[in-house]
Amino acid sequence: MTETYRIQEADIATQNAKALPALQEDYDALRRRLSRNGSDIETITSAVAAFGVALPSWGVGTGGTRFARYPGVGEPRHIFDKLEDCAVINKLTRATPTVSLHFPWDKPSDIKATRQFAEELGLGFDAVNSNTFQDAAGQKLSYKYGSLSHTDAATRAQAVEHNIECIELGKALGSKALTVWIGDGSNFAGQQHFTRALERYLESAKAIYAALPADWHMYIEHKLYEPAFYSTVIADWGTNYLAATQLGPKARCLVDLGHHAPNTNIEMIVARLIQFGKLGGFHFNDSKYGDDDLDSGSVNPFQLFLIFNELVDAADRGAFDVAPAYMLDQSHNVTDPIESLMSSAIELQRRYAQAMLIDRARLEQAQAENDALMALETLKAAFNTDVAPILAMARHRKGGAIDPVGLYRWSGYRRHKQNERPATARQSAGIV
Ligand SMILES: [Mn+2]
Repeated sequence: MTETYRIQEADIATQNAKALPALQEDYDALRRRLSRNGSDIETITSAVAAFGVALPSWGVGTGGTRFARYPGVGEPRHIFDKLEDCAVINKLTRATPTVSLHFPWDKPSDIKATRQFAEELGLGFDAVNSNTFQDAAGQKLSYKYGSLSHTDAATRAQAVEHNIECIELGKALGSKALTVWIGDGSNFAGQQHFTRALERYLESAKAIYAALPADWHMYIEHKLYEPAFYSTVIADWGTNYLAATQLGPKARCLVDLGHHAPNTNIEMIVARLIQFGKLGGFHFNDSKYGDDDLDSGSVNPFQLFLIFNELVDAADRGAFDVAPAYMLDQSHNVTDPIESLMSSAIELQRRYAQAMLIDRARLEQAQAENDALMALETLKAAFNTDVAPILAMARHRKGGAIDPVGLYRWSGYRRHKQNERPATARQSAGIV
């Protein structure tokens, strides 16, 4: 492989040295402030440092819409470039130690070399994603009218086979989960028999489930609409829960924040899935209107905080038999994807840290006394606390950058990649 530009540890150390005195001052001030309320800053900093969210391989290329895609410069051309970009995000934030791959988009020609390259970069692999919402090159049967729930048995079998192949690829990479999202549904009333379509889905999903290794999970991802615009087979968390329950304990529900109707109370869905042991994990993003795949916390940071409130509360109660998987699923159309993914990972840490600051005894008392105003005040007190020094200190202590976006821009990484990665006609950056 030819020489490629890398941000060096020494670069991080040099830049951090300049920023550390001010950070230390802010951190000490926050320590004193939190201790007055009985919170130990070190406990929170350690928990933030241990937090990790998986990067979507399809998120490091510039995204787009069904109208157009405006490519950025120095975009990743293949799996190795994608991993190289993911490694930068993790090197600077120390918050993204794993990558979630999407097949066949990321299907490596040499799987051993891919795993080895990731290990050299300090990256592991989270859930692998199957793709039966579009036709792959050379595919025999089309998914135009569905995949796992298709009326034709041979098409269903082909979709099952692809998912099993994804499990095999995931095993070779050291992954422990398969995420299944299908685009199956209908565009016209009467087009699809609701019950039969779900029966066919369940039959196919059972065949995939049977191929899961003992220590694997299958995450089922629901979505309200799109690409199907009248009905979707796995449209909501209720259908998802029913399917996961039918399949067995290894099947869990995956909550993609953008896959709900506007104004849906997602934090309550999270609570319900936790209560019944079926929360598999998250695809974090934000949305204004639909499945916008905007940067996490960029539209509704309070919602993200409320979700982390449920997660921290459940962890405190020992409600998880398996920790939920945290993954980002975003499309970056007008920003440098590396910058968006870094700031999104940090945004998750921010809401996580704030959720740990909630005075739970006071909240419970307010709930018991039906003191609605004080209950909200208790949440807001945590939400309004600026925890930026905690996040920066956690990064610094792990060898990451105090100011990741600042350091990234200073490094000129993208300009280097512009030279190293000549533009190709069509890149596999995801529009999903
Ligand atoms: Mn998703």
